[in-house]
Amino acid sequence: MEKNVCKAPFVQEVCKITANMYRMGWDERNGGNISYLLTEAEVAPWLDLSKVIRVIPADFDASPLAGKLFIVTGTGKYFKNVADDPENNLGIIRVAADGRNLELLWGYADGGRPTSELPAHFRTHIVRLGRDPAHRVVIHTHATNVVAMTFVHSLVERDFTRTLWQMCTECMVVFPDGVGVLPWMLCGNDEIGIATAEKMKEFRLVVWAHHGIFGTGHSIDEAFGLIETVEKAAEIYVKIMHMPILQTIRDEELKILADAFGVTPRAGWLNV
Ligand code: 2HA
Ligand code: ZN
Repeated sequence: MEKNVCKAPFVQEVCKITANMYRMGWDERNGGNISYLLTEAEVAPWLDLSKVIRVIPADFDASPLAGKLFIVTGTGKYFKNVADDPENNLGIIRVAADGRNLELLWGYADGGRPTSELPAHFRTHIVRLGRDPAHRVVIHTHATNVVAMTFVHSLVERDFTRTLWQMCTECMVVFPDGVGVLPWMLCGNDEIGIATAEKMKEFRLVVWAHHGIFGTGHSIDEAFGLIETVEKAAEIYVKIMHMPILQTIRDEELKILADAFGVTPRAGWLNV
C-alpha cells in the first residue's frame, strides 16, 4: 500500500534543509536548488515505482544516470515554501533509459519541472559518482558572504582557497581539497553545467562568481556542512578585509593542523 510520501525520511530531510537554508538568508525568492540521489529500496516503501505520472524532457544527455532516482527542488519554487507544500515544490524523478527524459513519480503537482540548474546538478552527479560511489547530494545556494567575496578577492582557486583556509581553523580540516571557482557565466543552461562538472572532477565545492556555490557530499548534512564552513570563512573575510590584520594562521600551522587531523592539503597550495 502506498503511504504519504511527504512523511518519507528523504522528503522530510529536504524540507528541513530548505527551511534552514532559507533562514540563513541564502535562498531569496527561487534562489537555490537541491538534488538528492535515492535508492530504490528507500523509495519503494513509499511509492509505486512502476507508476509514471508524467514524462519530462531533459534538454541534455543524462544517460550515465539512466534508471537512477532523485528528489529535486522545482524550478521557480521558493525554499521558503518547500516544508509547507512539498508536493508542489519537490519532485521525485527517474532518469529514463535513453537519458533524454525524466519520469516523474511524485511531486511537481502544479505541473512544475525540476530546477533550471538540472544540467549542472546531473553533470555533477555523473562526475562525483565516478570519483566516489557513495556520493549522493548536490546543493546549490546563494551563500551571501561567498558571493560578496567574489567581488573583492582574486578568483584564482589557489588564492581563494588559501584565504578561506586562513579564516578559521576548521576550514583545512573540512575542505583540504579546496574550492573550485568559475568566473561569471550565464546560469540555467548546459554550458555552465559542463563547466561546473569539469571543476567537480577535482573539487567537492565550486563557487560561481557573483552568483553562489555548489556543494556535494554523501548526505545532505555533508554537502550543507561543506557550504556552511566556506560561507563562515567568507563571512569572517568580509568582516576583516578592510581592517589592519595583525596576525593570521600561518602555513606552518595549517600544515600542523592537516597532520593532526590526518587530511592532505591540495598539493602545492601551502607554502611549506
Ligand atoms: O533556481 O538559483 O541558479 C534559481 C537559481 C538559479
Ligand atoms: Zn543560483
